Amino acid sequence: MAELQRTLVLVKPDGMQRGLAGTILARLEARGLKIVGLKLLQIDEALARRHYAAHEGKGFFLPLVQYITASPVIAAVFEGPNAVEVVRSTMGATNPVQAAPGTIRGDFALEIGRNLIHGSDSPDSARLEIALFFSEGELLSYPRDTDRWIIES
Ligand code: D4T
Repeated sequence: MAELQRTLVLVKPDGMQRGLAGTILARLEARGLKIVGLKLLQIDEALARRHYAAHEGKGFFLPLVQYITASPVIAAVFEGPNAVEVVRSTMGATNPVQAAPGTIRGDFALEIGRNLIHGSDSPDSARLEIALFFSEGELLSYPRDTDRWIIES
C-alpha cells in the first residue's frame, strides 16, 4: 500500500468570497481523501509571513500577504495514500492559465494571484504547515466504513 500522508489545504479568500469552499472541499473528498482537521480562520499578517516565508523578498510577496489575509479562509488537513501529490494534482498548476481543465484551478480560476487553493508541496512542508495551523488535539484519526473501498490494503 502507498504511504499514508497528511497534507494542509487552504481554501483561500477568493474561494470563500466566491462561495466555492464546499465545491473545493467536495472535490478532494470525492477523490477519496479523508478530512482529519478543519477550521475557519482569519489569517493575520504574522501567520501569513510565516506560511509564505519561502517567498519573502519576491515581488509578489506583499500582494500575496494582502490577499491571504483579506478574508477568512478554511484550513483543512486531508489524509490518504500519497495525499500530498494527490491534492496537488487535483488543484492543478499554480498559474491557472497552465492548469488543466478538470482541476480545481483549471475549472474555476484565471490568475496566479487568485488561484483559490493552497496545498502543501512536499511531505516535509506538509508537516510544518499543518503545525502552523493545527494543534495535535485538533487532528482526529478515525476509520471510515468506506475506506476499504477506496484504499486497497
Ligand atoms: P500555494 O503555495 O498558494 O499553494 O501555491 P503553490 O504552492 O501552487 O505555488 P508557490 O508556492 O510557488 O506560490 C505561492 C503563491 O504565490 C502566488 N504567486 C506565485 C504569485 O502571485 N506570483 C508568482 O509569480 C508566483 C510564483 C501564488 C501562489
